[in-house]
This record gives sequence, C-alpha cells and structure tokens, in this order.
Amino acid sequence: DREALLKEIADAIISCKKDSVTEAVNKARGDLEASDIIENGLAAGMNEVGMKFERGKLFLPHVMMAAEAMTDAVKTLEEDMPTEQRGKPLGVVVNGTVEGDVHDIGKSIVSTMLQASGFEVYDIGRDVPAQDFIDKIKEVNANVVGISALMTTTLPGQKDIIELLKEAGMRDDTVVMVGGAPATQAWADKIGADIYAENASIAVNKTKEKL
Ligand code: HCB
Repeated sequence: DREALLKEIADAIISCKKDSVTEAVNKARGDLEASDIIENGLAAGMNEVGMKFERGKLFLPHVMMAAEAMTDAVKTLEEDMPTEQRGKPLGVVVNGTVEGDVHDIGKSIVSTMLQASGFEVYDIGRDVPAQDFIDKIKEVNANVVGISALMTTTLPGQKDIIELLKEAGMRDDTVVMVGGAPATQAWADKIGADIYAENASIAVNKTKEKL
C-alpha cells in the first residue's frame, strides 16, 4: 500500500544507497503521484538523514550520497508530472538559493512543483548573489520570487534581497516567498516576506492565493 511504498523510499534514502532509492521509486511510480513520492517519501527520508547527521549518526559523505540519489530520483519523477497546460502561465517565478549556500534540493523541488502547477519558472540555481535575483526578476518580468536558504548563516541573504527589491522600487510588484529549514513564519514576518513556505505544496498553494 501507499504507506509501505513511501516508507521503503524513505528508508532507501536513509540507507544512502542510490540503487535502493532507484528501485524503491520505480516500484512506486505506477501507483503514486510523483509529488507524493517526492514530498512524503524522498523528502521525509532526507529529513531523517538530516537528523541523523545532526546527532553524529551519519557523516557528510553519506549525506552527499543521499542527496545525489534524491536529486536523480526527482529528475526521473519530473518526467511523470503532467504540466497543467494553460494559455497563460499563472505567474512568473524566479527561484534560487542565496549566496554562500549550496543546498538546492528543496529549492529545485519547489521549482518543479510550481512548473507542474502552471507557473513559468526561472530556477537560477544555488549560491546566487542577491543582485542576480533582482536582475533576473527584471529580465523576465517576474511577479514572484522564491528565496531558499538552508543555513542560519545564509538566512540573512533573504533579507538582503528584499532590501534590494525596495531600493529598486520593485517590492510592491513582487510577491516574495521564503523557504528552507531555518526559515520560519516569524522570520518571514520580521523581514517582510509575503509567503513562508514550509514545503513545496504549501509553496504552490500560497503562491496561487497571493496572485
Ligand atoms: Co548541509 N547542512 N551542509 N548539505 N545539509 C544542513 C542544512 C544542516 C542543518 C545540517 C546540520 O549540521 N545540522 C547544516 C546547516 C547548519 C546551520 O544552519 N548553520 C548544514 C551544513 C553545516 C552544511 C555544510 C557547511 C557542511 C560542511 O561542509 N561542513 C555544507 C554547506 C556548504 C555551503 O552551502 N556553503 C553542507 C553541504 C551539504 C551537502 C552538499 C552534503 C548536501 C546538499 C546537497 C544539495 O542540496 N545539492 C547537504 C544536505 C543534503 C543537508 C541536509 C541533511 C538536508 C537538506 C535537504 O536537502 N533537505 C540538511 C539538514 C536539514 O535541513 N535539517 C543539512 C530536504 C529538502 C527537501 O528540504 O528544507 O531543503 P528543504 O526544502 C523544503 C522546504 O524548506 C521548502 O520546500 C522544500 C521542499 O519541501 N523550501 C522552499 C526550500 N526552499 C524553498 C524555496 C522556496 O521558494 C519555497 C520553499
């Protein structure tokens, strides 16, 4: 059943073995939605990996292997996601990870899910300087910016981008969404972001609501 399939996927991520992840994901592909597999299987496993790493039960090379397996699995699952075809996109989104931060798994999942839900998405990658966010928003005339940060040390990068948007006179025309493990609703309120997205489905729903 669904629970068993998802647990097998999460366990495979926790085992940090790419082959087990591929096998478990392929087993579930026909039966479960790609987004369900990503959020409740792969991401759930990755959360556990994070906790084990924090407790010193797993080491960085393991985390890297789990991350690589997860990235590959998400790429495969993207093929299964039906893109909601519409004449006009729901909105234009620039999504990236702040400067100094190479964590991009969660950010990329959010980009994929937004795209699959009918948004036009420009994923500008990871370790991106604040000014590059602004330049891209201007270039593609985006009305939403998604800003990911996974470390307490890089979290202030989200605030920097909001400040630059204000300076450029673009703040009122841009919905600002922040995400990443150390971000919270309280942090989002403090820096004046419009959306705090705890995960990719929330990111999609809240973005739809704001536009
Ligand atoms: Co990394 N790392 N890491 N790491 N890493 C964390 C983030 C720590 C919390 C682990 C720990 O020590 N407790 C920690 C940060 C501590 C802090 O806050 N200061 C940490 C550290 C310290 C580091 C290094 C410095 C380690 C080192 O080299 N000594 C180094 C960073 C180098 C750098 O960035 N300059 C590093 C490296 C790595 C990798 C490369 C091994 C790997 C990343 C691979 C990659 O991303 N391509 C990695 C990983 C995988 C993690 C953990 C284990 C998991 C992160 C993850 O992918 N989660 C993480 C532990 C944790 O987060 N608790 C650990 C799964 C995804 C699905 O969740 O939260 O990223 P997510 O995304 C969600 C959600 O936040 C939201 O939706 C997503 C989908 O549901 N969201 C958005 C995210 N972005 C959004 C954008 C939007 O627009 C909207 C919503």
